[in-house]
Amino acid sequence: MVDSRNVVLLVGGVGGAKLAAGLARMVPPDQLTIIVNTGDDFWHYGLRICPDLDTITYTLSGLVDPVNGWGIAGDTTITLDALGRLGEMPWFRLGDQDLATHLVRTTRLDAGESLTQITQAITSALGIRCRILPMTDEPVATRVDTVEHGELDFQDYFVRHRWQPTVRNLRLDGIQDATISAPVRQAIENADLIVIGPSNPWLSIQPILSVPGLRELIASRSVPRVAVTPIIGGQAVKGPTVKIMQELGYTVSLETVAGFYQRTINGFVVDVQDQDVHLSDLRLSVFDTLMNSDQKRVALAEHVLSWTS
Ligand code: FO1
Repeated sequence: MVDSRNVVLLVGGVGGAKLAAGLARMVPPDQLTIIVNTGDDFWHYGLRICPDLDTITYTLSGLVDPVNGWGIAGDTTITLDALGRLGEMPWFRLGDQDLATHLVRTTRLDAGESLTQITQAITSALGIRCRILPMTDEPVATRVDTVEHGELDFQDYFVRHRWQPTVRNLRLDGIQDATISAPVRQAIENADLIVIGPSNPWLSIQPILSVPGLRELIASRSVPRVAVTPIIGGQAVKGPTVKIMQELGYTVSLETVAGFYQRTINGFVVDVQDQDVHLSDLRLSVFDTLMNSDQKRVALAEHVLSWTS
């Protein structure tokens, strides 16, 4: 542990989880808050599934499947197989152990607890000591308008159609009624450093920043507010970031990403492969941002912390 500032990290799923894991090794747990996208959340067989919250939770508790980056390592799919026997065609792979998380979450939601309270209960039961917060307690659903199929629910687009349809537009259902929870507000107001993880800006970070008042709250803080690049040498490490940028009519460049985060951030960590980029109005730092090992997650976290101190 080297840092004693209050650090807030904004993330989606797999890519953000790696930086979260690095930061969790460097920042004392009571000073680290991770605010997570919930636009991917959905109902499936009557259960509330929160993929990004679970990906962060499983990663920080050491349970995560290291190959997929989501779900639980070594999980079985007996329930899924039984669904198949009943004539269902389960397209979303929910492991048997993972199902326990969704059962607990759904039961507690039904009993009137907030997603923030439930996430706190699940994460502390799994031994996580830093704070993992949903971006809001109100349900928000990312809808993807596609050329081929019209508007799709997010997981329908992402998993069932393997993010192949052409994206025309993105919409956040319910966002106008979303509110900033007290713990999210408090974390941002008390932050000494705000980091936007290397998650998909359009699919993962946009929902967080679209919670009414949240972007303004972040921008109002006169502390380092830095994004870690989601693009390395013109490519996304994983997932559809570049494809979506093209489909939405953007030039694939760090300038586009920086423009997207305009006024929200004042610093940007770019990869060594992109060291020649020049972005006006932003402090730039160049580092190896490809987190393909535990050491590199910690090294990137350490770099973000030391560069901004
Ligand atoms: N992603 C897939 O590509 N296929 C799946 O079947 C799948 C199941 C799944 C189950 C639980 C969970 O927490 C995540 C899961 N994911 C799956 C990942 C998830 O759909 C995406 O990574 C995120 O929503 C995008 O951040």
